[in-house]
Amino acid sequence: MRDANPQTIYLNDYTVPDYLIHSVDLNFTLAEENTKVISRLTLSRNPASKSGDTALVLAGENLTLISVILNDDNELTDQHYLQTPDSLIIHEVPQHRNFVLTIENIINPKANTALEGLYLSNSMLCTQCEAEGFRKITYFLDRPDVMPQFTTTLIGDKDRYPVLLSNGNKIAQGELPDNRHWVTWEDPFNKPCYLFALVAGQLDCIEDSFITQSGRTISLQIFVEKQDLDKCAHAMQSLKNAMHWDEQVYGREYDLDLYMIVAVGHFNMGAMENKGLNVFNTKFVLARPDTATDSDYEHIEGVIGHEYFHNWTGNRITCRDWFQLSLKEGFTVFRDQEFTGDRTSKAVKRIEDVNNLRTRQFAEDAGPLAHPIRPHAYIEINNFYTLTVYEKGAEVVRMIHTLVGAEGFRKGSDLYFERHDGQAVTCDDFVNAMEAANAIDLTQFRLWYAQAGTPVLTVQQAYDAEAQTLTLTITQQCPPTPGQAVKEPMHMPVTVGLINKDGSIAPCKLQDLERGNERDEVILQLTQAEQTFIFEDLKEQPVLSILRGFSAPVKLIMERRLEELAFLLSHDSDTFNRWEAGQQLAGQIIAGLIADIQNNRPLQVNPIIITAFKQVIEQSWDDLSYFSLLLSLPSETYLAEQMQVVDVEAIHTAREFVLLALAEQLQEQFKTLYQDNHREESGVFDSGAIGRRRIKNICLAYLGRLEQAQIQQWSQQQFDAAKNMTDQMAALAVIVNSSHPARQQCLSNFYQQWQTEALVIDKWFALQASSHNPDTFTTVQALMQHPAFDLKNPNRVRSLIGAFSQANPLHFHAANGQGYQFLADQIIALNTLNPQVASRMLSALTTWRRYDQGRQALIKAQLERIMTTEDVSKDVYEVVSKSLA
Ligand code: 7MF
Ligand code: ZN
Repeated sequence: MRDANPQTIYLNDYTVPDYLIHSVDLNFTLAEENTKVISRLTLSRNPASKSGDTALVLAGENLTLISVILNDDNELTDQHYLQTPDSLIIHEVPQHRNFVLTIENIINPKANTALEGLYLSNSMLCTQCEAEGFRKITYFLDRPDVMPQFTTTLIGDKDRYPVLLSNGNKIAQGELPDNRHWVTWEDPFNKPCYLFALVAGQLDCIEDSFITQSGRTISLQIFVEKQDLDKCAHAMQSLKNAMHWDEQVYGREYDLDLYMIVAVGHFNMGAMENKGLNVFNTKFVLARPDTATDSDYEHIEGVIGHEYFHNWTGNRITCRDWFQLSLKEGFTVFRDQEFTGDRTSKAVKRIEDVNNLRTRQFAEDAGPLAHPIRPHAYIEINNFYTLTVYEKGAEVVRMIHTLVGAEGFRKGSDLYFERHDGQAVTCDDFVNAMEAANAIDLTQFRLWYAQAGTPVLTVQQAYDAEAQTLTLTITQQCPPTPGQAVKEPMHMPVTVGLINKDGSIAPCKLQDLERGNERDEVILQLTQAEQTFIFEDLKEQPVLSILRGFSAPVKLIMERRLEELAFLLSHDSDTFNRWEAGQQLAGQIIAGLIADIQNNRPLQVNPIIITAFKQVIEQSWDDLSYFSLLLSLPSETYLAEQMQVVDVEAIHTAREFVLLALAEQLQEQFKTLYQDNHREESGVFDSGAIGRRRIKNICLAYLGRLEQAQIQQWSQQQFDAAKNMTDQMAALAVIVNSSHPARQQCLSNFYQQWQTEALVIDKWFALQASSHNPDTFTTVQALMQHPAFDLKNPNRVRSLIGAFSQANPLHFHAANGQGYQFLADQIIALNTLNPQVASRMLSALTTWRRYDQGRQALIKAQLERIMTTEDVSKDVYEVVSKSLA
């Protein structure tokens, strides 16, 4: 272990910094294995510090220190300071005036496989500093509430590093002897060091511009490797769309004259919002219709939006400390979700986000690593960039939006920007602004920031024919999570609508509300452990549509007959609940089949689902993407999430049984739909074409299960003729997941066709790793030896090891434990190469208590083996130890 007893950091221990840094002048002499960093800091004692200790403690890791000079003339010696593995402690510095500290050190970007700090990607040098990567560049007060002004000079070889970028505006450049040149960048905005970035390399760029609402012209640049120049247009358009949207919806304008995006092939996550110089994983920039799917196009626009929106929610207003991460991430995810919803389809986007939340965040919230969106303790902050902080954090912001309404929310965000521009603040500051701008008391609501776990709502309804009332009794209860045995009830909006038997809307007239106050839907304010709501003037018993739009991130328990769900699937006017009814209908039927499998009973699919799907197909649909979601069954992962003891095999068999029954009994409909919507068109990214591809490809996936020669031919045809990646990939998936005679041939043709496109090869790995074919594990092992596989590239790791362990429950959870052993081997190898990626790969093992005794023992044994690895990183240590606790 790096540190025999890794230290836990607590929110309650927060104190203001003892010193402030006013400005920093950085000077880099770039070289792959030997970059020289000179940092000139202007500091002073923080008058607000209450500490009695006057030493200056700077954070620093993996640095070779050359010299420390105080006030330009006083070179310090090791008498004056102490170097530890993660800090530089200077015993005495001036207390009552500003002082200057000039530190020189050496770093080795080439040896940096953790991809944190300054590192090499292909031949490009780039940085990733969030959360605590800056300390791997130079000694610093590496915390987000220290916000100096940055000036950065980069010096490098003209051929190796023709492009030299950093934050802000380029203010000077020049030539040097030995074929070298230099550039100086100045960022006029104060910022924490986690927003610092530099990029150097042989990059090409596309340029465009955007005129802001106040008439300023912003120049926009996207830098990529030369061969990728033809894949930047969509990212550029997305950036302009995001800039426009933030002006329209939030009144927020961009603040520098230049906005740069760089795409790099080695990146631990999606992207990074460094001021004026975003660094992106190539996956979220590069797209051409023949190389990227419709879903890639959508994600690119979403991530470009996310990073752009951070300029206000993250950069202009940042976090006081890392416990407040959800302040910027929850809010920014909410903003990017709304942006994508406005750009594509609100209904589809909401369903996709809820699917993600319920399959992945709910699992996190129910497991050993459950934490509130504002955690109170951590060992390694990188482990807290979680689905909870991001996705549940966005749901909490969304609930505020629902509670105060769109206008009230805008008033609140305006006040938040007005109060806190230029500051490092807390989640409470955000809620305070929302509260102050609206006549609402959010005291109880704040519990969402402090309590972990997914609340469970139980709904009971009673119709009184004589009184013509419907009484709803809702209870809420939140299960215990590590360190939180008992929870208080929380404040949440529950949106409700009522539907008459003929499908018409029954107006909601809540008792206690003023007379005449009837609406198509109402937002119930849930605040107590048990609450009753009475709806009046109902001549017949209505069908209840509850938690519309998924108005709160909860689990809902309510007895429903299949007929009622089928009714809602045809009649609910709320697009989310309509889809949800279909999911529940399918879910109940699959759950019944799982029980039949476990009890060796014969299997039969309840025809109600066939009829219901048939009715969906017979309606006419404008939004074909939404239509295809109505025809999708809940995923194996979602079904697993709902079982006490997960039975991966039964889930797979039962779900496939329903898919096959639908394919058999609706094959004429699916074939017609396929043929009506199939065009051999290039992948234009317009909603009509996207919808056609989506519905057609879902039909093909159903039909593929029939193993008919005709369908094999259709898939082959589509694969061979495809002019866009959506169609090519969808056809290949059908071929690979069946006994198609040309399976191997198609896979190898695909590889041949795309071997120079890294992002397409990632898809090729992921498709094979997530296949349900019996030979998948052998294939995965063979692919690990493939020349294109590279454990040092996170995208490759995610596409092979990640896809196998997180998107292939059937094979990963093989009863003999081979999947577990395989994953543990890879995690142990990754632990030393890239702790962040190693830690993320652990997620497939942390839910071990959800499986049967045999699998539990096998997974636990692997976790224990990982724990005894020599030099286990803080990242891996924290996740494994909490999982075993
Ligand atoms: C959209 O949040 C949603 C989430 C941190 C890195 C990007 O901007 C970010 C960075 C992680 C996990 C998810 C996302 C990001 C990070 C992300 C990206 C796009 N500040 Br870790
Ligand atoms: Zn973010």
